[in-house]
Amino acid sequence: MDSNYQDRIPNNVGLGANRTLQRALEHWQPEFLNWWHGLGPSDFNASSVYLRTAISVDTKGWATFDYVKMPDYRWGIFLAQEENDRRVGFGDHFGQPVWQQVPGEHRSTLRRLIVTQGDTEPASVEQQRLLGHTAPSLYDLRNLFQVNVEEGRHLWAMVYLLHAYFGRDGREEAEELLERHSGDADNPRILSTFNEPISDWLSFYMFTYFTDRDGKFQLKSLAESSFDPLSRTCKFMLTEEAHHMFVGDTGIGRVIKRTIEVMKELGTDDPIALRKAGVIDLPTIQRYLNFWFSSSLDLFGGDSSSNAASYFANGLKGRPDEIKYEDHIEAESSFTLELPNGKGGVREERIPMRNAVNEVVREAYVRDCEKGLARWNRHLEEAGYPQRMTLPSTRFRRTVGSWANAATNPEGKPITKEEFNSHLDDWLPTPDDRAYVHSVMHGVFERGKMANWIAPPERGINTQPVNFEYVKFQ
Ligand code: BYC
Repeated sequence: MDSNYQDRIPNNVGLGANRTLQRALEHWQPEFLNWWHGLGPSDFNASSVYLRTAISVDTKGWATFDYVKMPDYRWGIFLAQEENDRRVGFGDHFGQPVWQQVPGEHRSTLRRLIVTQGDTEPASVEQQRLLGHTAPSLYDLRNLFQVNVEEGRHLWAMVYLLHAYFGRDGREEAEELLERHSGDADNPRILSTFNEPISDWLSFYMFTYFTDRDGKFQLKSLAESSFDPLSRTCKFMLTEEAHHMFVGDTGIGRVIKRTIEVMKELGTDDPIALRKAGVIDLPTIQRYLNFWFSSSLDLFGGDSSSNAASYFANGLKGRPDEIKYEDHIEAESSFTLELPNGKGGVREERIPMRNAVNEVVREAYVRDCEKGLARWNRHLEEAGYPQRMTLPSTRFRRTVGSWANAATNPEGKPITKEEFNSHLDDWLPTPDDRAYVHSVMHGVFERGKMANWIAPPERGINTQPVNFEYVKFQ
């Protein structure tokens, strides 16, 4: 079915032919806009932003670029093309036709998965609400708003599924997605990372690199789902997600590049000298990285999870790129976990592979994260510096799973609680680090100009030059 960009809610799901659903969504839309005005980007809603808008799922021309005021953004509902005769790709129902409706026995589990996914989308917009004021350039300001409006569209994607397939419960859940708020003491967002403040741009780049990448892996796992509308929704969301990770990847790279420039100019890597010169020293960048990477690892859930095993057995949520695995049933196979032995060491335990799905996906995520580090480290290598950015161990500073609250160093070696506490300032951002990073955050809103602490990007957006007027203020 073709999408109709002129509809009030642009879509390729035949909304015009389903009056009940259309009315439900049209009822939810003003509530969404209320939320956007109250908790979305502050103060820039009258500005014209050079934004990408999804208009169809055609790979050759799925989006347009134009100046848009954010509240006028057309948050549409798009599902990837239906695959002919798609079959369940894993678990106990392997090879059976996929489901176009929600099976009664999986209704509450699927709803919970969709709500958990949906909850992260507005949460991230709330977390980034104030960043516009301190954007290091118009280019970055535009990228922030691009990420924000698309996370808004991803919320729409989940709300569509709730309204279309879960009746009254779904409508209630859709309302609650606008009622929980990031960091709210009484009614917080569901997952831990989405309640962490993102009040400076280094955190924003870390979040878009590490946390949006968790999004990529979770969406890929849901894209394998036997519930076909969920699978097709997530497939299309992944198209937009790539740019969000690009913003993080290039953002961290540009911060490191600028620091190296000043290290060369001053002939020193001394953090105090670099801070005096207004750039962010490498140890501080590493501490931010340690924080956001370890927080994002928790988003994959426990390393041994009966929830994950039943999602896999029932075909609700699989592994990213399931086709690459040899065994799609995994009924007999096992996985060896390394766990704390309670005596300061490590022990191994074999668990059924199905229970280890979270860990398998987390491992694939870690390998994907390493690619960015290799790129950033190339800047250091080319400049002739021996320092390297590193990923801490997956055991470090965990709050979910077997290593939760186990004291280890960043290499993953178990240590005492006292030793861990005595090194906190070396391993995680200190109040002083945060205060310094905040102190260099000032909005730079002149065309082509960059804040002192970040290098310019290599190229602009959609073949526009870097000094393009990406945001026009009113
Ligand atoms: N914080 O069996 P367990 C994105 C809960 S990011 C708090 O170990 P399970 C985005 C868990 O809910 C992607 N609670 O794990 C990025 C469970 O609760 P109940 C978001 C947590 O269930 C940037 C209990 O602990 N998508 O899209 O196998 C910007 C035991 O759980 C946490 C999804 O998450 C945590 N970190 O897996 C914008 C996909 N971790 O049942 C967007 C949907 C676990 O005991 N969600 N818990 O009450 C899921 O697939 C799964 O729910 C999880 C957990 C992967 C989150």
